[in-house]
Amino acid sequence: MNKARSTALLERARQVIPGGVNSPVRSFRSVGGGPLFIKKGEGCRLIDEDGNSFIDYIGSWGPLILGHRPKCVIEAIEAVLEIGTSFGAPTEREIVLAEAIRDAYPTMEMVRLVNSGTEAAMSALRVARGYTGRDLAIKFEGCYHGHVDSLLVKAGSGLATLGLSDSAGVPAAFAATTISLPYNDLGAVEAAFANHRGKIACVMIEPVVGNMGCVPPAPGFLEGLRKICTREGALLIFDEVMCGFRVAYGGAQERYGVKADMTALGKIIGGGLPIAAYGGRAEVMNYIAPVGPIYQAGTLSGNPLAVSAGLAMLKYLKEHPEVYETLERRTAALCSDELPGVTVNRVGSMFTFFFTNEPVTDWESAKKCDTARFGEFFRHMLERGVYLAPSQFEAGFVGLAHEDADIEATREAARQFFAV
Ligand code: KE4
Repeated sequence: MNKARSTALLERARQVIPGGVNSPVRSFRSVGGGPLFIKKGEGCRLIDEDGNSFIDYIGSWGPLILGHRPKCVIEAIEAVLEIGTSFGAPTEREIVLAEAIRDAYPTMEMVRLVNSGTEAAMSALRVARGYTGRDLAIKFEGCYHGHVDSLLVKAGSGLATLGLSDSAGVPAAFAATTISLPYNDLGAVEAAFANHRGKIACVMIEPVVGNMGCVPPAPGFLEGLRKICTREGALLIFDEVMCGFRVAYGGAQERYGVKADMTALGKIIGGGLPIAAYGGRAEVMNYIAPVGPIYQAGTLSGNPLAVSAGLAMLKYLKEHPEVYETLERRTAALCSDELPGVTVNRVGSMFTFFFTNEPVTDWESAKKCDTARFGEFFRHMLERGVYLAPSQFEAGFVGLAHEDADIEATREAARQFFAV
């Protein structure tokens, strides 16, 4: 595969951008070779600067459930250009988007729009602390909630990919406010509350994990967290930035029937533009300025471009519920082959091929994967025109633009890797 232009662009990028990328997981560091510089996306495909075409299973790390440049989103963005890009003042369409989110997530009685998943998770954490008057937070090893100082503790995604258990630059005092526990381990959660009774503000969780690779909640796990948080007066925060509107129109809360006190959303609600949201019970959300004492703000929060793209995306998904059945069927087909030395986890249209023979149910089991072998697999697939997440500890995503033929071509490429 010719990568001359990407290679040259990487060298130039490294002179002015750390590692040549604006987000570490894009670096290909853990899979070998350098990142591809993308010229355009179309449908389920990415075309790089050297003209190579790939079936894209990243979809901008989750947002592009309809594929690249879906007509409804592009038309919505074009229409906004007639009226402006940002006002720094309220607009009607922000109300419409907040109402659409509340429609999908009834537990989100009130919603605040922000600009990234990090902001959404960070703000929800602050609200939980302000509302409960408690400082400690429980998270789970391998889960990632954006680069929030106090949540960069045994986090997933880029930290797991790069083998960093925590980030430099986070004061020990901040990290000490976070209790990081094994995913799917209710006993550990009970013990943490017993040891810190009355001091834990919230339990923050990816109800379907994407950031250590795709890991589903064990039966009863989410229900157990709900019971414990209710008993202990702590807020249950579902970080659905990745799985929201992905595993069901109402996300994990719809799929598993467990109600969160607060929810963080991102990715799909922006249709590929920078927008995110957090929300929860009105009683909790009314602690936020300007109504209450908890401060959170944002220059571009609710800007018309991103809001319109998001509205178009949610409108399409609401009006076409069959999308979820299609995605379920196609992803099940993609994940249906028995591949030697591989454990496949899938929830809806999120999936990960873990290079291990063991079940992957938490970070301890995920980190046993043969990451070198995953790197070989990644490079093999790339050579055959299939662009997977460049990390063993990330999820892949099937979108509506992936046709059956794309799925079959991907399965054939994967079978060839194991045939040799
Ligand atoms: P952003 O700040 O990147 O918009 O969202 C942070 C975030 C929060 N919560 C969850 C569950 C997330 O998955 C994310 C972001 N996910 C990563 C992919 N693993 C974004 C990709 C990247 O870091 O470049």
